[in-house]
Amino acid sequence: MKRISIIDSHTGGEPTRVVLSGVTADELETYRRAIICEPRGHEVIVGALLVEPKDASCAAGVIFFNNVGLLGMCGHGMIGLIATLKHLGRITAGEHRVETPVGIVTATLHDDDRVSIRNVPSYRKAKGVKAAGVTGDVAWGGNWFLLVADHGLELTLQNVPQLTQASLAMREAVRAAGYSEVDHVELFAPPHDPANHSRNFVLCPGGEYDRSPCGTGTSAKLACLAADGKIAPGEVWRQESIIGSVFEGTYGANESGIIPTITGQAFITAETTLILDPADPFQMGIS
Ligand code: PYC
Repeated sequence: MKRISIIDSHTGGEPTRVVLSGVTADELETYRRAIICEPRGHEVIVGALLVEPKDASCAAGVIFFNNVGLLGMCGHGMIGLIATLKHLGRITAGEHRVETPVGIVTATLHDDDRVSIRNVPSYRKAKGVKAAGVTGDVAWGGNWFLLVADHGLELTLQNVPQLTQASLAMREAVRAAGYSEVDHVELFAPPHDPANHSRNFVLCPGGEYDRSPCGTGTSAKLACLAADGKIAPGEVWRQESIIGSVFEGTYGANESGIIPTITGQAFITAETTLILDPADPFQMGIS
């Protein structure tokens, strides 16, 4: 039997599964679907494999992954990881540097358990790209996004199948238009709660939608707002998700782009051991 020790959390409704032991970075591709997918999990989960950081100034290294592959960064997942390290008694309130495949992220665990992550530099690559009848921006926020406001769709949970189909078509079109790096699509509409600035729907690489406002997506949004002169450094942007959860975003700037800071909170939902039984025909996940 193979045993994999995990802690589950959710950040604004979006689940994170931190892998503490039982799988190395070299083994991740072999066990990725066994950890994320049915029958032990479900396609929405983002995994976070804890690894030794190469940079000694970092408290931890992490590789994020999902049902279809690896993620450069993951904002909700980083907030979940910090909540998990606090739950384990490995960190206390304060600043913690975490190494990701796309750069070092500085996470601040606040006394009230909220977490602020200073993300990797983010920027808009292209403005006004035409894709499947809409016009959007292509931007980097730790992952690649097509950001679209003129979609004409209502951002409600009842509309998720339609939003998913439309976003998949936009993703195919923007890739065909030369932006093959885009794997997330983010649709915007006015917020339902007037305390917020915007509501979003985010299509993730494996075809699932993000229950949270998406940390890397909110970073990409801030990069576009900043490029258009619509938000000043330090000004707060409250991004509401399709389920009504909220991240707060602000930014500072350096020569590589804007440096977004995203704040949210995660809650621990389970700590357990996954068991892979060689006799189980679905031990590696249902595909
Ligand atoms: O919060 O950055 C994020 C994220 C990416 C994919 C799912 N959540």
